[in-house]
Amino acid sequence: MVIFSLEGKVALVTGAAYGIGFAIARALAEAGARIAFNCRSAEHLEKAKADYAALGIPVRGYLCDVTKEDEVARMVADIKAELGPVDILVNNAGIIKRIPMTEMGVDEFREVVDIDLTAPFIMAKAVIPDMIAKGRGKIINVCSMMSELGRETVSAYAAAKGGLKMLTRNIASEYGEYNIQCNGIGPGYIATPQTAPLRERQADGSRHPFDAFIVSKTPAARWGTPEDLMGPAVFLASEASDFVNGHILYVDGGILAYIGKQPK
Ligand code: NAP
Ligand code: GCO
Repeated sequence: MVIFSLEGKVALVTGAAYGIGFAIARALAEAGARIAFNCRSAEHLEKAKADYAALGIPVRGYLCDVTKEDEVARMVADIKAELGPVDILVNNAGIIKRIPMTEMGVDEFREVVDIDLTAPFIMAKAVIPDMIAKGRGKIINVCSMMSELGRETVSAYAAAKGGLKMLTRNIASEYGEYNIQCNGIGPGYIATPQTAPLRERQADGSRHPFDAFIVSKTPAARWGTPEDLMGPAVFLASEASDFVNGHILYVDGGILAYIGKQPK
């Protein structure tokens, strides 16, 4: 359907060397968008370029730390020169540190907030002027179950992702009149390198306790895959969502709807 087409659009997906960002970039490309992506590691960048090429997806890859305003400004200017102004921004780059709060250093807390919350602010500031000039734009912030829920050891991440939910709503409020839609995608527990420590087999070959816990908390009774996010991303990047603004679209297999398996 044409309303889901991204033909003629330029999409920038941050942190899309692998994982969720790679799947979202692939989805936007398959819907017709021209893709730019970034990461910090030259090794990740080169491998990602090969991985995109293997799928027949032309991409422009940039080394850029999204927490550095000068690097972001240079990347956005280079994309504008090479592909055109960014029509679709996906703030995907993110990290997590799993440390009990009282044992977490302030620098560690600040690093997580810097990447997961301040960087989406920096990125949005960099692309909104051209979106206003064009009279349209899409910003998609990758939120989390931790935008809604807490759990032990992820205080910085939950604070950042909760803030990202409200930054999403505020961008929607402040720039909606310019036909810019800012929404969030809230993935559930997705099998990527970021969650690999929560799924690794135990020494005795048994499943990680957290693995079994998440499957029990998910009505779909499985971990999500990056591919589960492809359709929702195309929807929020396309004209199909032009009257959706400030919404967090949870793609979680039902976790947020579920109190948990009741005693038999
Ligand atoms: P991942 O596998 O750890 O990938 C993270 C990506 O971000 C990598 O490409 C990494 O590349 C890049 N990155 C990290 N810091 C960066 C920075 N400062 N500047 C530029 N790039 C940076 O993570 P993921 O599981 O795909 O998660 C992607 C996003 O989804 C994150 O925002 C995460 O919080 C969120 N999320 C994940 C899950 C899940 O269950 N996996 C669920 C909900 C939300 P370099 O290291 O080379 O920079
Ligand atoms: C964790 C996980 C989660 C997921 C995701 C859930 O340690 O709890 O890493 O935070 O990454 O954010 O939506």
